[in-house]
Amino acid sequence: MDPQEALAILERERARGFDLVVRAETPEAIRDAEIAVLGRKAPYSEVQRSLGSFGEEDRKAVGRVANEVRGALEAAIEARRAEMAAAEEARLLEADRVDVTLPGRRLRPGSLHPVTIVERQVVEIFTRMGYRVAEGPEIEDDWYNYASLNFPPDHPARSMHDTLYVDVPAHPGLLLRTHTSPVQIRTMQAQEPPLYVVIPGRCYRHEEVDPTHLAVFHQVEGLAIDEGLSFSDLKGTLEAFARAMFGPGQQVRLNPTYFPFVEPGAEVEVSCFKCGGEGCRVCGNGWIEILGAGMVHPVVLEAGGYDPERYTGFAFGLGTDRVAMLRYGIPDLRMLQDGDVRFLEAFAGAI
Ligand code: FA5
Repeated sequence: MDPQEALAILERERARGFDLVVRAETPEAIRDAEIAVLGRKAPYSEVQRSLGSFGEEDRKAVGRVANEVRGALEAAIEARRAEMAAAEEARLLEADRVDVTLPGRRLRPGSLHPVTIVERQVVEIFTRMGYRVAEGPEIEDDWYNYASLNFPPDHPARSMHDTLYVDVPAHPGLLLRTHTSPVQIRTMQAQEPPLYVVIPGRCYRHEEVDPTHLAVFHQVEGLAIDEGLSFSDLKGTLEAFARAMFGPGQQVRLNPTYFPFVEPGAEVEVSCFKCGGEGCRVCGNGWIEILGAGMVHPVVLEAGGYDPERYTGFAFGLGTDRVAMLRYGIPDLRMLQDGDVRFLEAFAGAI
């Protein structure tokens, strides 16, 4: 190739390049155009490769034109790319355009679950009396759930709770807590007396479910430990709670009962909201048991690291689902877990 030919090729390539760039409609087409006019196999590159065979004057002259052509083509390619990016941005903005004159879509307000509402109410009644809130794990071991609470190994009291075990080979004996009482021990271990705490949480038992029994249910544990606390403090506290929760109309009674971790122990029953105490399908005998309670057993105080010679205390564990049942007249506890939105919506604003 001689210098004249090289100059002619450069002019032709400049025109061809502009044409290709202008007609490119996509980023891929621009890249193809760039390769076609400036790539290794393009006529432009052949010109560059022949520069070495020209005399000095011609090499300078043709080289200058070649640089100019490359600069012009590169600028055109860049400009086309920028144009395309701006068009794409405009397209995206257009696609995102919001018509502010459209009528709004009404949001359906959610509501708290009745068990959550009642749990908060129970906790509030006790925090107003000066109690603090504590929590503990749902997966426990035998010691916290049973042994530390004075359930001897193989004692029949253990069969009062049908336990669900957790199969973790590295940690044998783990279980889903059957009550919130293990947190009594955890709280005593973590805090010095005097202690006034309520402990809300979920519990698990391998139960046959029926209108008053669930396999996954909720309790609020209460624990008060101080010098000189007696059974009448427990009774007064529970009566104050029942009045605040259910109003003065509902009757409350305490029956003696056995729990290994209290002495003496009692269960508290409230007259049935449905039959008023006559006996019906919901309650059986006219009363619904809502909680177990008693004076903390000295063995339990010791397990928690407290001196049973100096301190006494009372504890209770109330069934939050049962309290919700009574509070709202829910005929069957299973309705709390069916997830039927129409049922749950009835509690919107119930706070
Ligand atoms: C206990 O769980 C004792 N830890 C309570 C306790 C604490 C006693 C501190 C003394 C001192 P119980 O198994 O009775 O006791 O359960 C307590 C309450 O939990 C019951 O009164 C009931 O309201 C609720 N409850 C128990 N089992 C279920 C269940 N399967 N479904 C729904 N509620 C239940």
